[in-house]
Amino acid sequence: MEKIIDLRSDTVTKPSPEMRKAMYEAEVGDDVYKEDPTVNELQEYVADLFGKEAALFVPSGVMANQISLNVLTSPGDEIICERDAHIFHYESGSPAALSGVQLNPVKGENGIMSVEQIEEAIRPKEAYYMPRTKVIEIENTHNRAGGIIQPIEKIAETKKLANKYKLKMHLDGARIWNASVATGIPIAEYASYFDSVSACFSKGLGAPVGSIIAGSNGFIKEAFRVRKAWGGGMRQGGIIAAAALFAVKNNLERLKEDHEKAKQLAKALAEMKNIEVDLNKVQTNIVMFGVKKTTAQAFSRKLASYGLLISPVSKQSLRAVTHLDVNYADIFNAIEIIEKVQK
Ligand code: TLP
Repeated sequence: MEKIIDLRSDTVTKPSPEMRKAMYEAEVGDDVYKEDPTVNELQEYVADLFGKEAALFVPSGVMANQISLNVLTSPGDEIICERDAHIFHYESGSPAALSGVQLNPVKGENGIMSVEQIEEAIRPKEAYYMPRTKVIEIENTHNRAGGIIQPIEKIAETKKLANKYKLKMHLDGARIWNASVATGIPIAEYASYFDSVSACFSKGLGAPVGSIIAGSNGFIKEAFRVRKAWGGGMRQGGIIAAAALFAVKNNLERLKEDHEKAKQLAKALAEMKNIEVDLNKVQTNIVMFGVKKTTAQAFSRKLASYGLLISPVSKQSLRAVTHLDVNYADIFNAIEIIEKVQK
């Protein structure tokens, strides 16, 4: 059978033989007793890389975000986020269900909120009948905006605003790796503006499972408690932490290649008559494109019949994500299939 080219997400990657070897050889212990040496090593490695005091290994990106928001808020509080944020669309209503907080989504431009917009969304302190604004959440790179990188100057200005109003800052950095590799700005510099940072090993870095939260010692101590309360305490987690450690040590720099593949795909799409793509928005490993003659659903189904998987994200648009399990030949084949289907 011909190879299926899967561009639905960078989450679909499978562990390489070298990664599996690292998992096989991992030293393990009971992490609920904090005795798993591989989990401990991963947490220390990432805390250092992110310039934070401590870090906590968790099963998923959703849990990383939700534990962070829980620790930073109290019931009745409000979190300002962008209208297309992952925490708003794709986390099953957890802020309300798990932490008793509500989101105040602000429609930014290409996923980027202006400081003026954020300031306008902050509730007046004296308004006891309103929710209390507690956190500003920023997603970098921004998934639904198409892998857009948040400009560091904007983040710095937002941090000043947060200080002025005594608000906390949370970074959904599921793909912060991509932002850092694309801009050359160290992850620690991005992280320095935030009280809590989440990041995923199971996306472009290619680990099978796992995410991380980084922050101060006090923050991580609380996060450890909430992780246990929510059933996320893992025992011999070293088996998967070994994959995460391998991923962050070996697969970070190569994300550049995924960005190049995304650009190559986007450039070819831009030449096609019935496809719309904005090349300025292709900054990392995600390509959002529109279809003119049909619906995204129908287009996606047709592509699948040729062995190319790309997910629809709205009525007229689709998202293609490059990753380490697709090579340049796959991208070339994907372009040929799209060319044929769009006619
Ligand atoms: N994103 C997934 C889907 O949920 C859309 C994907 O395929 O891109 N933050 C951001 C910015 C994300 O993109 C994701 C996953 C998460 C958090 C959640 O990570 P997981 O799926 O590990 O819980």
